[in-house]
Amino acid sequence: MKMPFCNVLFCFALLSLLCSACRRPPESAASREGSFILGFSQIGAESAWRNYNTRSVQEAAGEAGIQLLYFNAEQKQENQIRAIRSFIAYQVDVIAFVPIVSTGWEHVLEEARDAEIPVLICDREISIHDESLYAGFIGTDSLQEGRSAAEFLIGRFNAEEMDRPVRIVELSGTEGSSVAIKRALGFREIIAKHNAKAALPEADLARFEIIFSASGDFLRSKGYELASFILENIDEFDVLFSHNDGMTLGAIDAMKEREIQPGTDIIIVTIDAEQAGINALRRGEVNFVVECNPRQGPEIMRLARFLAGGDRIPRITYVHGEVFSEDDDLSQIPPRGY
Ligand code: GYE
Repeated sequence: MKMPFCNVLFCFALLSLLCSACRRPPESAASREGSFILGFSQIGAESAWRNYNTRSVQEAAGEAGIQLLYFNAEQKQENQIRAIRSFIAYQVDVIAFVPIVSTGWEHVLEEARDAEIPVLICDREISIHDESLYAGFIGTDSLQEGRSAAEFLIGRFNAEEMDRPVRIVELSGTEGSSVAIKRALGFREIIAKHNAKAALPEADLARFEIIFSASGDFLRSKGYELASFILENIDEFDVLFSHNDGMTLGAIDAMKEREIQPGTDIIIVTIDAEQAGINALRRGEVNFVVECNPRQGPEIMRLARFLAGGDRIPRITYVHGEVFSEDDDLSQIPPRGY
């Protein structure tokens, strides 16, 4: 349930008041073993993936004995920046945040550096000139997620079936987010390499063409709206490549309303591997699912503890995922938890 904006403002006012009124005594230095305070800014609750990611962080902090100052930014970068400033005012030991978009973080990260508070970037990456402004990144390899999606399609279609290029429609994630940018990039990289091979005279390979792409903001509702528009306005396409299961589920709803059989009439490739996505794969409504692992809490706490103790961390820590294909033994996939 969305918190009314006035309540969000009240939370900010309260948080700022608390931060200014009760600054942490500077002498309570963090220790490698003991407790410390981690300020964590989460982007919101836009998908089942995000909600599990939040639970993973909160549970891991509790299990690690780390005091978590958690703030939900309700999908607004300005709320994240305000939360980070509150963390600085409160003099937390470490700041971690999921940057909703990849740009616009320089100033607040300079303020964190001036306050000598290390910053850990989680789940989504940032694009910044001075990379020393943050200690490291932990998340999944979005570029590879896009590549895996394209590699499946290349194997799924062959020249015998197609007397024309395979026509692809893409539902992308939040505009300007590193995961949407990189998933699209990885997907296009593999498609382009394959098409170059398919263009050779002796080649007997299907070619691929992305005929439409738009952002559904990782939201099921927008996935439904976009798919409805596409199905009403684009005569014929063969593949839906969707950047997350939430948008995919919305698109499947739109297809079923028009008696279009997802997974058969339109091949569907999706990313996240939430339970509903795996269930759709088992029903044959989706053909390929790329896992994007939301269980990042324990790693975030491990890295934050190094930072709290004044230690360095790797610039990049990937949380690995796998892929699930229609041809796999789908009964072996354990419950997803999200
Ligand atoms: O794919 C989507 C969520 O940043 C990797 O954001 C995350 C993405 C994920 O809303 O479901």
